Amino acid sequence: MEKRLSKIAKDTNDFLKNFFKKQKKTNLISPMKYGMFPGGKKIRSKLIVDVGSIFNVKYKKLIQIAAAVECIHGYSLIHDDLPCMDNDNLRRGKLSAHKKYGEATAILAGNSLLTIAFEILSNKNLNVSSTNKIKLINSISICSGHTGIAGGQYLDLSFERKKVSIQKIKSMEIKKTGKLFSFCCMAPIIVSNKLKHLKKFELVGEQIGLLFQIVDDLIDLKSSAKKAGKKTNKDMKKGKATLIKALGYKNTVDYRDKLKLNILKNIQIFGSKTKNLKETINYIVKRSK
Ligand code: GRG
Repeated sequence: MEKRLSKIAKDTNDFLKNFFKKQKKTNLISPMKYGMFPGGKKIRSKLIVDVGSIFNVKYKKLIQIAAAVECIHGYSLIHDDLPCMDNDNLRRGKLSAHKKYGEATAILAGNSLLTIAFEILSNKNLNVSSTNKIKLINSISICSGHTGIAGGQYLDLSFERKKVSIQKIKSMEIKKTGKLFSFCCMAPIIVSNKLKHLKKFELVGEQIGLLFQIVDDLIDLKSSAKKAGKKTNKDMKKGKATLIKALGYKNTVDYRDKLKLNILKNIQIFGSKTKNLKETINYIVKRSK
C-alpha cells in the first residue's frame, strides 16, 4: 500500500508541478504551491486510481482528475486553517498558509486553487469527451459548494458548543469530507460511461469519507501533534460536534468498524477487482495521521 500510495502521490505532484510551470507567472503561484507541495497523503488520489482500475480507466487520465481533486482539497485546507474558521497555525507539519503569507494572500491562493481544478478538468490534454468533462465539472462543483464541502464546513462551525443529534453530525461530516470522496468514486464511472454504477459509488464514496472523518476525529483525540502533523486534541477544546462527543469513544470505534464492513459489503459484487480499494479502506482505518 505505502509503495503504491507514494507512486500515486509522486505522479499527482509531478502532473501539478508541470501544470503550474505552464501557468502565467503571478504573485499567487508561490502561496498556491506552498499549499500543495510536498502535500499530504494523497488518499483521495489513491481512491480515484483504485475505482478507476475496477472500470479499466487509463492511469494517466485518473492522475489528471486526481490533480484537480487535490487542488480543491488543498484549497479547503488553506481556508479551514484561517482565523475565521478553525484558526490553526500548523498544517502538514509546517506553518499554515495564512501564517506564512498573511490572511488575504491565503484566501486568494485558496480561491485560485479551486479555479485551477476546473482548469485542469476542462483542459484539452485531458483525454475525455467534452460531454464527460462537463459531467465531471458539474459533479465536482456540487461536491465542493454549499451542498458539499463548503456547506459541511458551515454546519461544522455552526454546531460548535451545541448539542447536536447523531444524524445531523453524520450529515455534516458527509458533506464536509464525504462529498469529495464521493466525487473520487464517481469520476472514474463518469469517464468510463458505466453510469449504472454511479449511484452505488456515490454512496460508497460518502461512506468512505465518513469513515475517514471518524478516524480523523479519533486521531484528534488520541494522537500527538508530532505524529499527526497538525495540532491535536482541538475538537474537545473547540466544542466540535463529533460522533465521539455524541456516542462516546467505544461506541464510535464500534460504529467505525460496522461502517467499514458495510462499505466492504457494498463493493463485494466487483470481486477481486476491488483488491486495491479494500487496501485503501483498511489503510484509512489503521492510519495514524
Ligand atoms: C468550498 C472547497 C471549499 C472549501 C471551503 C474551509 C472549508 C470550506 C472546508 C473545510 C473542509 C475540511 C477541512 C474538511 C476536513 C477534511 C479532512 C479530514 C482533511 C484532512 O485530510 P487529509 O488527512 O489531509 O487527507 P492531507 O494533509 O493528508 O492531504
